[in-house]
Amino acid sequence: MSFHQELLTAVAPLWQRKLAHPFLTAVADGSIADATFKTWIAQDYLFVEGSVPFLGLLTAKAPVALRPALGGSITAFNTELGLFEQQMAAHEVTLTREYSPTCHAYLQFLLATAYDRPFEIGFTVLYAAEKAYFDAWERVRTTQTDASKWQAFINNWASDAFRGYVDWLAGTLDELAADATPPMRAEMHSYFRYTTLYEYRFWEMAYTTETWDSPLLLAMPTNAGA
Ligand code: MP5
Repeated sequence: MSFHQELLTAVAPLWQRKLAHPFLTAVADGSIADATFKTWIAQDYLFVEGSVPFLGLLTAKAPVALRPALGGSITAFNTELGLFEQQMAAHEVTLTREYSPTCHAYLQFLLATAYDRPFEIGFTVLYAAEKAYFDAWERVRTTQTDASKWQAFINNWASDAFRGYVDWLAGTLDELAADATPPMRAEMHSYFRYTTLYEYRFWEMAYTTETWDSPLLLAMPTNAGA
């Protein structure tokens, strides 16, 4: 079994739960509430924007042979922000600069990983995030009953071009793993799992309109501790 298949097998039940998330099934059957989808758009815009420095840090640590492809990913992420902006204008989505807890934590995780850990670990995280998006939107595309008002997003990731990119990431990850020590491969497993958990939480964040308010915080007088 190749290394990327080994990673996917190790988290298989979680990966399947993620693909069956009610956010995705509701997009596929057309029942997703506009406000819910718009929460995802606004947060994912911030996520993609904040992922560019992650790719920059990763590129700085990359073997020379991988620099051109990773540099291409930076360009692709910036192009994708243009798609978001065009769709946000078409559907009257207001971009707030307020990060949800999950979006904020996930971005900090990306940056800390790329900055602090070896290249192989950051690359594993990149593969996990991209594979998660390909599988999620491909599942929506293959199960959707009608064309969606959000079709531009579905087609963005459920595309042959994106599949090719994710396959390239998988093959490159396998090559990196072949040269990695057993402790490094164990750490790659661990970071793959954490990234999968963040991906799960990202759908959950959008579906439940996660906010920073906790029941405890809400119960406190607003000037408490001031
Ligand atoms: C991606 C994304 C894929 N847009 N959002 C999350 C939460 N995970 C993965 O990244 P990209 O840049 O859209 O291909």
